Amino acid sequence: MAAPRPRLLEFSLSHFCEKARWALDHHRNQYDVVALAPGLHRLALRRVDAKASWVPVLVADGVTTQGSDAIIDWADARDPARSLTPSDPAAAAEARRLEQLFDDGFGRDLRAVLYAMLLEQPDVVIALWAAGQPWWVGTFYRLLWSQVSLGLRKLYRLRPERVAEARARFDATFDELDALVSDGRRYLVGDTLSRADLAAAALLSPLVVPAERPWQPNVPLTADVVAMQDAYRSRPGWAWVEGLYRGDRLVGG
Ligand SMILES: N[C@@H](CCC(=O)N[C@@H](CS)C(=O)NCC(=O)O)C(=O)O
Repeated sequence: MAAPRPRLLEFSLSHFCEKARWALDHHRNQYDVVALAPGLHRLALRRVDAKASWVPVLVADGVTTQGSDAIIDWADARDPARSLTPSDPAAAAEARRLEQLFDDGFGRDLRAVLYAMLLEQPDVVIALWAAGQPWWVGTFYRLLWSQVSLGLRKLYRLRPERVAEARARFDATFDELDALVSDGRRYLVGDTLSRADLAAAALLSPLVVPAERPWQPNVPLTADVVAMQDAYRSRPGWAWVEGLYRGDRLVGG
């Protein structure tokens, strides 16, 4: 009997999950996506023995791998010829350093900035979270919205002063990306696609919303998110993300 396909437990809208999907697609993995509803996902994670509460989680050959960085390691180990981690040790260290920088400044900090805006508009968040889920999920969020939004504010540390700090770190990270790509390079480290590229582009994708990103929002972006887009649209890093998605976002196995 054929071994079951790997399963990726994820949130469709999550940029960390997009980073993991991109890695799996780059390596031409065949896998099934299990789209979970934020908050309600913890039960499913417990069932696969995940240690932390977050997605993405990959379950393959009976082994659970949690986190986009660990999933890249998993995919690279199975298909070294298309590794997203450079073989040269110094380049590998630089790719991992940049990945960490973008995980923080674009992954964590951009998420804080966007949720601080979106939580003012529960209908938008509920529409995004409930898309593709059973019919009762939207009703569940609507009924429990005050607890749900409080939980999210705690989880992602959305107090105004924290969000202001996150915005400042996001800006500094964007400056670093601009500085790297201003010489017109296609890839951040060396001559091939690496985990640094995936981290920067996937984690900025909630702001840039590249047409080639497989998941697209099912509701229009809110006015404050569009205003934020307008503030960064002319930056070199923005064009670089769009170019990387156009040229390197393989989809499907
Ligand atoms: N370091 C992790 C971060 C993953 C992460 O923060 N995931 C968020 C969604 S974007 C999540 O699952 N949040 C829900 C929770 O933590 O319970 C990675 O690289 O995958």
